[in-house]
Amino acid sequence: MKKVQSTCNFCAIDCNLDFYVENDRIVKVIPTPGYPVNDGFSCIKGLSLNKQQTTVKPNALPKIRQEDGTFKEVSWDEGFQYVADQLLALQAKYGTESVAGISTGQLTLEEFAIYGHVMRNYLQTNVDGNTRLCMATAAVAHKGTYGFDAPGFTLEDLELSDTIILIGSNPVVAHPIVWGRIRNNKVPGHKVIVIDPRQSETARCADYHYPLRWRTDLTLMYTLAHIIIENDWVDHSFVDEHTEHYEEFKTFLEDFTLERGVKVTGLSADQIMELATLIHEGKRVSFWWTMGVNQGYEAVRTAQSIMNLAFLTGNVGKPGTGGNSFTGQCNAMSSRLFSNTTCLFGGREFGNQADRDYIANIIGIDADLLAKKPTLPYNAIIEGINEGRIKGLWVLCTNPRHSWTNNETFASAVKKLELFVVQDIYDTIESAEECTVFFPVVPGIKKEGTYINMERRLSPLRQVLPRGENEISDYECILGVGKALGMGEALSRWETPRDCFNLLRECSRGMPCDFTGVYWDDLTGSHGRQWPYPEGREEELKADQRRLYEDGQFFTPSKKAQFIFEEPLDNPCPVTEEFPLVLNTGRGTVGQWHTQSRTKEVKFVEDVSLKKAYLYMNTKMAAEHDVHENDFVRVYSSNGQDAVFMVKVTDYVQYGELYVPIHYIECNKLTPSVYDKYSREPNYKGGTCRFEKVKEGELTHV
Ligand SMILES: Nc1nc2c(c(=O)[nH]1)N[C@H]1C(S)=C(S)[C@@H](COP(=O)(O)OP(=O)(O)OC[C@H]3O[C@@H](n4cnc5c(=O)[nH]c(N)nc54)[C@H](O)[C@@H]3O)O[C@H]1N2
Ligand SMILES: Nc1nc2c(c(=O)[nH]1)N[C@H]1C(S)=C(S)[C@@H](COP(=O)(O)OP(=O)(O)OC[C@H]3O[C@@H](n4cnc5c(=O)[nH]c(N)nc54)[C@H](O)[C@@H]3O)O[C@H]1N2
Ligand code: SF4
Ligand SMILES: [Mo]
Repeated sequence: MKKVQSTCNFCAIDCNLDFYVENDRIVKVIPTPGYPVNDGFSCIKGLSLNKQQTTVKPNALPKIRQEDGTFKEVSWDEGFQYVADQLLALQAKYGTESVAGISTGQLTLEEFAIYGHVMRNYLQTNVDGNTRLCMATAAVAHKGTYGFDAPGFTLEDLELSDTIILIGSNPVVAHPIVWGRIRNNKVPGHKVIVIDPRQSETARCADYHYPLRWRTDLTLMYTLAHIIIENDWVDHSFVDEHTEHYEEFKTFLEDFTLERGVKVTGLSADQIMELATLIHEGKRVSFWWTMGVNQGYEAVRTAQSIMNLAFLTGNVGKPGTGGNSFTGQCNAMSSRLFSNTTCLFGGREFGNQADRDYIANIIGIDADLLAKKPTLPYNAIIEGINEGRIKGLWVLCTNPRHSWTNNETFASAVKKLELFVVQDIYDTIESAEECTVFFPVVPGIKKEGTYINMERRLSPLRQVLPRGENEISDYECILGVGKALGMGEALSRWETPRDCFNLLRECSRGMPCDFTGVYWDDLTGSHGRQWPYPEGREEELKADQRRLYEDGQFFTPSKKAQFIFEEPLDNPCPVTEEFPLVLNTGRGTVGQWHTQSRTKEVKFVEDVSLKKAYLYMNTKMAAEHDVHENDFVRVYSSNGQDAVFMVKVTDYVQYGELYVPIHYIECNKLTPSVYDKYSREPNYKGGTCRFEKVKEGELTHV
């Protein structure tokens, strides 16, 4: 029996698993003992990765839509040439930026890079990732506050903190290993605190739960900062030595009185004072936020307001501390720094000539051929298609027909495309319904590359199963199109993922994410490696768990962290008489993954999951509307759309809220086209709606 250690490619924990293979079948999956992230544990998604053995169908080939609407299978070379010719023809006819790409946080590091090279450098056009729907807020917040998108924590901090504050984060469902590590916390008297309007699964297990009103986190954080300053609970030596703009922040906070905090958040004065006191009394306080923060209309400032609290109280760079963000997808961190979308490879600047020359020299092209500016954001790409400026789209490893906000705008967009390529491991996804070309690629279990997890750890994806005839990976597919485009020499250093990894190592040199000391072969079977890990400092940096900012030095020009703050905005989606309810959305259960194409890999979850969209409604509200468990309601959203859901009645959601799991396409039919102004991340958790009970006779219309 052969054992291959590889990385789980669902969530951003990046657990390692040992796959035992016999006769080209996986016979057992065991979470890798001793791996610093998951040490012998994992969730059911990781344990079910053996189900990736069958995806589209054995030996699938590309499909091209014919004039009569049917598909024709072609060879890979024909498929590459067709897409390359169409991309060039569209550019010639409608202009350079008339083609675009939508990528993901779930490919490998090397696949992001080569896609960014082909689309952004060679074709000089736009590619954005579904990381825009997820981590853009955290990335922008980090860049402003720290000077670089460099989350500082290591997962061990969860075990070393005495006060763990989870904000808009539900790790019991979304990051089970995070929750496992919190449960492993041995600090006597440690406290787990949840800030979430909903009594989430995590809130139910916590010591304290603060059910604030939706989208009032920014005012809550400023009120807490006000109380901390008023009581002189500030760590002055940290603030004086390592931060900038404290005095302005202090003046700004004068208006954020406890009274205002109570009025806005709906929490009581006692609750807010209790929370402030817990933060003050903690010796190692850590703040952790996820999508309840990132997916809002003032999300970047909210994320920064959390980091501000960590700075004020000196909870940065020490074990068990930090203002930290949990990342969502397995490789969002690679997408953020190495996809050539919002920055040049390695977090470098498009506008900096020295950076351009450096990167061009490594990848062997003229600096003029590198992308010249950050990509258009996701929403601008979809708007560009709807408005007829963009005619060709290549979507890989994401399912926007389902996951994009106000998703009917995606449905209308793709009807206008002349070329719509979908590259996925399943041809049954909603996004593939209208595509003109489908590229079937192999899943993670049959390819190799590198992932970077939420604590900056590079981790190896190693091929577990052999490939069948015709089976190719995303990397090879993108390389094939690149060659068919005529890139020639511009691809000569990119032949394999390993070649690409070596290029990216060099691209990272001297940057905060420097991983020049990490080698492909050394990663195999290893404990992974957190960046930075520059060549020459291996001995000094050999520890398995490392955090940033221990020396109080940040990546800003002054080396100081920035207090960044702004007056809260008026809610662009306020509840009204017509739409009196908040539409909250998020993860459903541990085994369900996003748009559910991969939930079927988790067989026992697929078997028991509801096949129809459902929502959670507060018991009192349900009673007032004569709605009972398993009744159906039609929900009307302020975006003009409506959809039918089965009702689950519960006290875990607030009166005035409907909670809709994201795993059904109906969910994003109802979410608004509203974005944070800095990160352009959708306000997914802040829609508004009303509902009416669907009478039995009307159910045929569901
Ligand atoms: N099983 C499973 N696990 C996953 C995923 C999956 O699809 N399935 N997806 C992965 C990905 S890509 C991501 S990004 C993560 C997401 O992980 P999480 O962000 O933890 O999950 P969500 O359910 O999106 O949202 C978290 C919470 O935000 C709360 N919330 C809503 N509005 C507000 C608000 O105004 N303020 C506050 N404080 N909270 C609010 C919601 O009630 C919800 O409980 O999960 C990852 N893990
Ligand atoms: N209302 C609401 N909407 C949300 C959210 C929310 O909280 N609320 N969360 C948002 C967030 S955080 C995220 S991350 C997005 C996720 O949204 P999506 O990225 O659209 O969701 P997935 O189902 O993960 O889509 C990944 C696709 O890649 C395919 N795939 C898997 N492995 C491979 C591979 O190796 N190669 C290729 N080419 N394809 C592969 C899968 O079959 C699947 O179709 O949803 C966002 N949408
Ligand atoms: S989904 Fe996340 S927690 Fe579950 S096994 Fe995979 S990496 Fe680990
Ligand atoms: Mo995400």
